[in-house]
Formats: sequence, structure tokens, C-alpha cells
Amino acid sequence: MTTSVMTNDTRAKEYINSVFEQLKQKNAHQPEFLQAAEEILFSLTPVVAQHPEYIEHNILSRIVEPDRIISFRVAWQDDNNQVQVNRGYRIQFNNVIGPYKGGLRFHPTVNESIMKFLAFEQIFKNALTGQPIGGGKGGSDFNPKGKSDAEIMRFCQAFMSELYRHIGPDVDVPAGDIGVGAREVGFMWGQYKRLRGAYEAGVLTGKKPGYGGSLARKEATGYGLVYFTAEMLREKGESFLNKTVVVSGSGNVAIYAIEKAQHYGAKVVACSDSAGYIYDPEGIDLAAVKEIKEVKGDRIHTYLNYRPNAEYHEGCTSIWTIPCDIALPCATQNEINSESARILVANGTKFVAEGANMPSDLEAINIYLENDIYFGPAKAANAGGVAVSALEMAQNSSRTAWSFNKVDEKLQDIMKSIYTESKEAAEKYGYAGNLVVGSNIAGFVKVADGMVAEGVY
Ligand code: NDP
Ligand code: 2IT
Repeated sequence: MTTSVMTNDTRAKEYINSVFEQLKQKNAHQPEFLQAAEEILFSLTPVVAQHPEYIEHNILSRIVEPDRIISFRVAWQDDNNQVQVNRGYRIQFNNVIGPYKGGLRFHPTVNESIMKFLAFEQIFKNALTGQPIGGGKGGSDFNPKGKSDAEIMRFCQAFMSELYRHIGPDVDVPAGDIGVGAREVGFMWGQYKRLRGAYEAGVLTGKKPGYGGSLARKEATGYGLVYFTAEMLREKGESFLNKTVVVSGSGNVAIYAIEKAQHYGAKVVACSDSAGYIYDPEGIDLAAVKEIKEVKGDRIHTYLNYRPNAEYHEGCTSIWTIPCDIALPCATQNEINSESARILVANGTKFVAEGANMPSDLEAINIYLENDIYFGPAKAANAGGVAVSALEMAQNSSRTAWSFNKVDEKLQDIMKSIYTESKEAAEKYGYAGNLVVGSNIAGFVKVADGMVAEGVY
């Protein structure tokens, strides 16, 4: 290593440290955002060392500060005519590559820290897809559980009555996330259309097919996760065939990850909801899970009514004690900590790929990397959902609708190229086999180069 490279490396480290120190001071009460920022920033050392222009343009200090944070009151009437108040958010983080793009989450835990971590991750994920989309996220602390259809509709309409002035097909394009599926997107779309007085289909994605939605969007995140994991397996001379898989969650991402993994010949033995998990050693009956979750909106423990020989356990974390070859966390952030990660290692798990956003904490990630678990980080592995959202935008702009197979083929190509780009970036910067470094760098470079080209503002 030459002296000048050493110097650049030290300079990059010092720069990154100082950016992160300032970020901690400014955002001391936002642990999830700091966690996401720490993971990304410190993996960028080799690329910042080789690109002094990123320091010169102070790209990192700029990229960690959202373009804007929108927070608003959402007042709505419940079925008893009581007025309820929730808080709505939209974080417009970065629009260098395209309009702000990212989902809406309705969950009681939603706060500014969680919104910012999700929007920040989305910048790099969206860049990785190769589609023209920037990074954003939004949502509300509204709890959809136990609400009637009419309450959900009134909440969605109230939420959109404020949000509509901040979004648009060329401005910011929301979609679903936890607690927001095609039903909620439909209600919000109807309200947006009413308020704008125009049919701007590309303002929201995840709409129902037939009403501007793309075929295969519902399946895209779960299928995309499995396509990405299949590339990881291929790298090691393996495949899904006859592998034992544990999937956490039983929502949109989990269900379609299970479907595609089963299609590839894997045995998926467990899935969960926020109350507990089911273990079915003979392999999960996905039709039963779909009926419970998609049709009845019921709890996962009712799976035992369909499969009496399966087991139900309360609590989510011990799902990771079930021995498996492949773990696919598809529920929520920080669902795998160091303890669970050590158990995965001890049980001989060889692959972990993230369907959820930031499901593994920083210690868990280090444990995978140190123990030869091949790890597919969220922003690469779960990018299929937003990638197909971008394809939905393309169909909306051109007023066409593609076949399921056409979208699915494009999704497969996108997931393969995200894998290849991440792997090659890791190799190029001296971290072969580390897809965390690889995906962070591959996504970052696209955004950073765009920021340099745009100039300071
Ligand atoms: P859904 O609302 O469809 O399902 C969420 C699932 O996760 C449910 O089974 C839910 O259980 C469980 N869950 C939610 N919160 C918790 C919690 N705090 N502890 C344990 N389990 C929990 O959401 P999605 O499937 O769409 O999203 C799942 C994850 O995937 C999220 O991290 C999301 O950000 C990410 N993601 C989603 C994409 C998409 O296209 N939808 C794209 C990329 C990532 P319960 O029913 O009990 O609440
Ligand atoms: O986390 C995510 O990538 C999503 N929730 C999907 C976002 C989108 O705009 O489709």
C-alpha cells in the first residue's frame, strides 16, 4: 500500500467519524436512524478513500440530512363517532436519482426515528435497483389492528387529505409497507384522485391490478428475496432444493417468500406474527397461512386448526432457535440480536437474507460475517418490491399494463444484477464476500456521483 493511499484511508476514516459524531449529537434520541447510518457510513471508508471529491463536496454530511421532514395531524372519526388523532409523516430524503419513492407504514411504533431509518435505507436500495427513483418513507402511528373497513377508509382519506399536497408522480410516490397493502393504497388513491381532480395513476404504487396496479407487485418483495438468495446459494454451489428454511413474519413479504422458496423445492418449517410463531416440521401449508392472513386477517396461532400436529409458541425471538439452512427474517427491524445470531451459527445456518428492513442488529451482522454465514442485507435482498413499484410507475406513465411473466422476468433480472453489482463492488474495494460493504458502496456511488454532478444546494 502506498503512502498516499494510507493517507487517503486515514482521511476517509477521520471524515466518516466526524460526520457520525455530529449525527449522533443532532439525533441523540433516534436510535434506529443512528443504527442505519452507522451501518452505512462505516462501510464506505474504502470508497471515500479513493474518491476525495466526496470529502471535498461534503457528500456524507449532506446525504444524512433529509431534504425535508413532513409531519402532520391526522384527525378521523371512529365507528362510535369519536374523533381520533394520529400523527402522519413523510420523509423526503433524497431525490437525486428520481422522485422520492418508498412505502407508508401504519403501526403504533412509528416515530420519526423509524421513519428516518427507513427513508435513509431506501435511498441506497432504490439506487441499487437501477430504476430512476430517489429515497423516501412515510406512515403513521395509527394501529390498523381491530379497525373496521370503514375506519380504515376514513383514516386513509384523512391521511391523504394532508399528504396529497406534498406528493405527485414526478415528486414523491408512496406505496405500502407494514400495515399498508392494496386495500389501504386503494383508499388513499381514491382520495388523492378526488382532491387533485386528475387521474395521476403514477402517484402511488401497489394499487390493485386493473386499477393502475402492476401484476406481480404483491409478490415482488418475497419473490425478489428468494431470487436474490438463489444467487447467493448458486455462488456457493448450492440451491433451495431440500433446504430447511425459517421465515419470520406472515405478512406480504413473508407469504411470497415462502411461496417462491417452496416452488424452488425448499422445506419452510416456520413463520410468525407479532404474538408468536408456528413450527410445522413437515413443511408449512401455505394455503392455510394465506387463508388465515389474507382472507380472515386472523392470528397465526389459528394455523393449528388446519394442521393439529404443528406447534405454536408464544413470543417471536425463539423462532431463530429452530435449526435451518437458510433464515429469511421478514417481519420487522431488530428481530435478530446477537443472541439469536449466535444460535443460528451454532445450529449450522449457512445463509441469512433479509426480507424485512434492518431485521438484524449491528452485532448480529458482525456475528454472521465472522462465522461464515453468507449474508444478504435488506437493501439489496428486499429491493424487489420497490423495483416492481418503479415498473408500475413506468406502466402508468406509458398507459400500458404488462403481463405477470413480463414483470416477473424483469424482477429476476433486477435481483440478479443487484447481486452481481453488490458482489463486484465488495471485491473491487477489498471486501470480497461481504455484501453489506458491497451493496452499501454500489448504492452510495450512484447517489454520490449524482450529488457531485448536481452541485451544492
Ligand atoms: P405486513 O404488514 O404485511 O406484515 C408484517 C408482518 O410482520 C406481520 O406478520 C406482523 O405481525 C409482523 N410484525 C410486524 N411488526 C412486528 C413486530 N414489532 N414484532 C414482530 N412481528 C412483527 O408487512 P410487510 O410484509 O409488507 O413488511 C414486513 C417487513 O418487510 C417490514 O420490515 C417492511 O419494512 C419490509 N419490506 C416490505 C416491502 C413491501 O413491499 N411490503 C418491501 C421491502 C421491505 P402482526 O400481524 O402480528 O402485526
Ligand atoms: O421497504 C420498501 O422497499 C417498501 N416498503 C416498498 C416501497 C415501494 O415504494 O414499493
